[in-house]
Amino acid sequence: MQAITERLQPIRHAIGTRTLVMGVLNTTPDSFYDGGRYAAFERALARAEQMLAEGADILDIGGESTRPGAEPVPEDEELRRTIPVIEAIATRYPQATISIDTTKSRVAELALHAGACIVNDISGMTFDPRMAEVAAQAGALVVLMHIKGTPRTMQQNPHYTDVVAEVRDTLRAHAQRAEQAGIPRENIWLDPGIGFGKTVEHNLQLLRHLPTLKSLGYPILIGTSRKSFIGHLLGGLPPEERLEGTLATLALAVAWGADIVRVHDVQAAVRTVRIADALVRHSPNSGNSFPLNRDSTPSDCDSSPMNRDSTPMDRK
Ligand code: HH2
Repeated sequence: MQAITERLQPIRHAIGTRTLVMGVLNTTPDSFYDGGRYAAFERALARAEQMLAEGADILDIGGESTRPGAEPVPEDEELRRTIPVIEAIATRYPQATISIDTTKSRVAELALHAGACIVNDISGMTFDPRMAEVAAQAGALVVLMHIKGTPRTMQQNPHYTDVVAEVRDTLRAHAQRAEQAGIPRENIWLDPGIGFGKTVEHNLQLLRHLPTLKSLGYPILIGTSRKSFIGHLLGGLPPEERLEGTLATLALAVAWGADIVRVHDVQAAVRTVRIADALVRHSPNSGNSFPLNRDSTPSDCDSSPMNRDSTPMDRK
């Protein structure tokens, strides 16, 4: 197996040139959308193969649900759910970029050994004090997410004075701690944690103000896929009926600066972000980085290509 640094090269080079798609693969019995579907080893592998064929850049393997109210899973059980699947995917698909979705340093350590090269930690490496050291020593890339509280308690009346400023400051602090622990800047991605200790309005504010988070200078990952705020905005639709709402958030997240999207529906997401990329990254009038490097609110977007009238040709 190649060293982690070499395996990360294609992913790191792609950042900024197009939106990367991270496919979710939960080997749990109880995840809010795919729980129980891929808990069996062969089904997990088949799903991995399908997501790769559909164009996933990264596979994010998780063995612990972090849905609101979820109880922690014992380490042994999380290892049992994730490590054999990661080993098998890494062996069968050596080009696949594998991420481990965990807050436990031991799970991350064994996953990195088994073939993962990204640690996706919803706690921003705050739940387990050894996590930063493990990631730094392995040369892993880390996704540092914002959460208020823990999955068990986070949706009990979350409150912020200024949600965007608070999330930005916390993410900045997470990144600084990671760098102090020896994780190089280019191996750090940040994530506002949609749905993690946030009301519907908090989630909308964070998405609208992605340019403010982007101004921290790190790639931004967004995870809106089939989450409850989408169901809420559509009159109470269940997770199975939240695909179109998810795709709407992806297109706008790309326009507002997202670099990576974490999704359950890889094919639909790839098609959506390709079009969004064509519009916002390659427009002859916007340059490659127009919407990507700004620290502005959507109301500043009046002159952006998104808000201009289309020409008759465009209306075909
Ligand atoms: N969301 C979930 C899990 N991990 N990681 C990041 N970085 N960002 C996210 O938004 C995010 C995440 C929740 O989704 P899912 O894995 O489908 O559900 P569950 O936690 O129930 O397994």
